[in-house]
Amino acid sequence: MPNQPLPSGLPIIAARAADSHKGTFGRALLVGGSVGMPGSISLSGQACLKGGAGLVTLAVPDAIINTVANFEPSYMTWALPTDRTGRIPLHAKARLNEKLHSSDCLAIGPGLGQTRGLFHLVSHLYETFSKPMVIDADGLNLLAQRDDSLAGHAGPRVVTPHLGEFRRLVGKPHLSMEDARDMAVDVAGNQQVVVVLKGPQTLVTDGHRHWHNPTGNPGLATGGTGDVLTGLITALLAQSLDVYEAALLAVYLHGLAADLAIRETTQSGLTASGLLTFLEEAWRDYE
Ligand code: NPW
Ligand code: AMP
Ligand code: MG
Repeated sequence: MPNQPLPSGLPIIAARAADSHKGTFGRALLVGGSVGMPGSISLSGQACLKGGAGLVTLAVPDAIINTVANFEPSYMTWALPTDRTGRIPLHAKARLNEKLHSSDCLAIGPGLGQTRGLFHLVSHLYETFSKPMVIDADGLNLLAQRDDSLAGHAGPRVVTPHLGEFRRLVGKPHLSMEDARDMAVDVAGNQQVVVVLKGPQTLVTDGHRHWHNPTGNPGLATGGTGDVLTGLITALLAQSLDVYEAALLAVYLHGLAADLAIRETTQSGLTASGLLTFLEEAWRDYE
C-alpha cells in the first residue's frame, strides 16, 4: 500500500552518481508488436524508460515502425529484419546479431503475434542470447510450442506468464491458480529461470526463493498492464540487477503505481497508459 514502510527484502537501487551518463544505465532492446497490436510494445518501451534504462530500442515489424515511433520520442525504433512469415532472412542475421551484441538485455513477446518464423526467432534467441532476457506474452506462447518449453536457454531468464500463459507453458489447460503457484516454484528451480506468475499477489520465484507481492489491485485487470511490467523488469536488468531482484522490484513498483493511481483514476478508470504516469510516484515512494 502507498505510504507504508517498504517491505524487507526489496533490492536497493543506488542513487545516481554525479558523473553517470546514459550508458551507465544500460541499453535495452525490446522485440514485439504487430499489425493490430503496436501499443503493446510501445507500453513496454515507455515503461522501460520510466524504469530508468539509459537507452531503449524497440525492434518492431516494418509495417508498424512509424506508428510505434510516433507514440514516444524518447525511445529508438529499429525494423526487425523479418520476412512476411516472421523468419529472419539469412542476409539479415548479421544485422540482428550486431544489435544483440550492443544490447545489455533483451525482452521479447508483447504483441508479437505467433507465426512459424517468429517461433524460430524466439527459440533462437532463447537458446543463444547469453545476457539477461525477459520473455512475455506471445514470446511465452511460442516457447510453449517447443518440446520442452523452457529448457535449453543460454543465459539469465525471466518469464512473466499470467495463468492462461502458464497453463500453455506447462501443457495443463485446467490448472488452478493454487496449483500453478506450486508448480511455478518447481519449474523455476528445474529450468533455472525466474518465474513471475502474474495475478493478485503475483508470485516471483527462482525455485529457491519466492515473493508474494503485496502491491497491486484489480484496476490492473485491463489490457496492456502486463506489457508495462515487462518493460519495467527490462529496465532493471539494464541497470544490472540480477534476474530475481529485477523481477521482484519491478513487480512491487508496478503494483505500487497501480495503488497510487486508483486514488485518482478509480479501479475502473485505470488504463495501462495511465499506469505509466504513476511510475514516477511509485519511484518516489520507494526512494
Ligand atoms: P478467459 O477466457 O479470459 O477466462 P492470451 P492476452 C486466459 C497483446 N496485448 N490473465 C484467458 O481466459 C499481448 O502482449 C496487446 C489473463 C484467455 O483464455 C499478447 O501479445 C495490447 N488471461 C496478446 O495481446 C493490449 C488469463 O488466458 C487467455 C488469466 C495476447 O495476450 C492487450 C488470455 O491470454 C495485450 O497485452 C489471467 N490471469 N487466466 C495492445 N494494446 O496492443 C487465464 N487467462 O490469449 O495470451 O491473451 O493476454 O490478451
Ligand atoms: P497481463 O495479463 O499480461 O496484461 O498482465 C496483467 C497485469 O495486471 C499483471 O501484472 C497482473 O499481476 C496484474 N493483475 C491483473 N489482475 C489483477 C488483480 N485482480 N489484482 C492485482 N493485479 C492484477
Ligand atoms: Mg500480457
